[in-house]
Amino acid sequence: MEKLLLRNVDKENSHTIDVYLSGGGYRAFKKALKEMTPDDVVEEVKISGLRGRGGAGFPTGMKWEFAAADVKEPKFFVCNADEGEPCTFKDRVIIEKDPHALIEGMLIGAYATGCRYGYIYIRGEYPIGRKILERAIAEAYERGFLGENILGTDFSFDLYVHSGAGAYICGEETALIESLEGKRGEPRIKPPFPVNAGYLWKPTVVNNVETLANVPLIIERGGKWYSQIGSPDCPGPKLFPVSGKVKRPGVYELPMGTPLEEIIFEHAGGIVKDRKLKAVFPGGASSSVLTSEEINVPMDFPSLAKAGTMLGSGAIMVLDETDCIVKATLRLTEFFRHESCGKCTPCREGTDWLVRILRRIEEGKGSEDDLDVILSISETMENSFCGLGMAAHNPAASTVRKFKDEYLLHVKLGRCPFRSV
Ligand code: L3W
Ligand code: SF4
Repeated sequence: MEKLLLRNVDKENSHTIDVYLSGGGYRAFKKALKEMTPDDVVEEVKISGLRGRGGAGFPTGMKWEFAAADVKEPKFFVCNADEGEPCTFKDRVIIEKDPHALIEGMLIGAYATGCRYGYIYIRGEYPIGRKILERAIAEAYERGFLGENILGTDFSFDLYVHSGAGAYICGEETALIESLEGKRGEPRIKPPFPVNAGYLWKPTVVNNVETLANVPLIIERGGKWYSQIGSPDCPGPKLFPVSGKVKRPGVYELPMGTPLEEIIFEHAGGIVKDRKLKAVFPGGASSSVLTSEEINVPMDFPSLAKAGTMLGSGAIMVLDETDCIVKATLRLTEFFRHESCGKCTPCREGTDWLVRILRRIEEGKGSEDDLDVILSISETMENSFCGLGMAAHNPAASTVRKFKDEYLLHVKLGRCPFRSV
């Protein structure tokens, strides 16, 4: 497949505006600004079928339509660059290697929705990305793509970078907005959705980095062209970060809907030392596990939901036959316990109890009853306040269901069967 999202990343100095312009950069923004009305841009994005790449897959054109229809001012356009999910490192490639694609996507989105100010909220652990973005923004101002009366029109847009401080929950859009306002990053109740009441309770579009990097392509080549790539219900190119026990870990750009098996065994080279594949978390740390018999599944939002898991960020985490499923689940759940913001009881207490129980099973001190307790806690966590708690139990609940024998072996042996001593 022709490289679309990663078309620029292998060029020398791909992060600079000169290299971006020489490859046709900012042409889509100029087209939108000079030849299209804001409504035309929204319509083109709706035709494309683009769905958010941050985890939930909400239709981008619809989100922009809601924001455009809101008359409160000023409106804000926020890029969610708080890429904190374990094993998710796809947005980083765009931020560091093609920052102008992101800025161009924001400019087109801001024009379409009538936003006057923009923020890129980048995770604190990406200091290099922050510097690259700041430099790219300065270049865009110098060339007249940002600021007042851009390219001689009445469209004005100022863009700033805001760095997070290490909290995963700030990737949840309303916690991100709280943090941007200078408050502790805790989620707000939805609705109202940010498109109507976001930053400073004004209309605010929040889009993920990868989502925005798709936008110049859609405007330049057309929504219809884009809608024919990948899965019909969920089109476009997709970045898949693949990690764990594969021969060639990395970020792969493939059409949405590429089978998981093909990504692991063809693109990522198969399992290290040609061992057997044991399990895959197909959509980041909060997705439910798939067994080796379940990997012939298209990697898109509806197909993975049908398979009882989720696409999430598209991060594929591969475990082989030498990995302990209990230990892997414990590690993932420890992450969520650490990152739970503590606002609501099911998540704050649930993640803590899951860690305690998983740890005792992993240490060989668990009982068979613990498995039912894990499932019962998981059920309660479904009632958490935000997506973090609603999904944090997925690794535990799904591995208990699908790898029950391995859990029971820990109980029976009184130790982890994968430890050499
Ligand atoms: C207007 C409506 N807007 C929904 C918007 C909503 C949001 C998007 C998705 O994320 C996953 C989970 C986490 N009118 C709307 C509407 N929206 N209905 O659509 O909304 P929702 O509520 O389905 O999901 P969510 O809670 O935003 C859940 C993952 O996303 N997640 C994402 C992190 C992303 C980053 C990143 O991009 N760097 O960190 C965090 O919770 O895992 O899978 O925009 O406003 N009727
Ligand atoms: Fe905070 Fe977890 Fe509750 Fe979300 S689910 S509000 S992260 S405690």
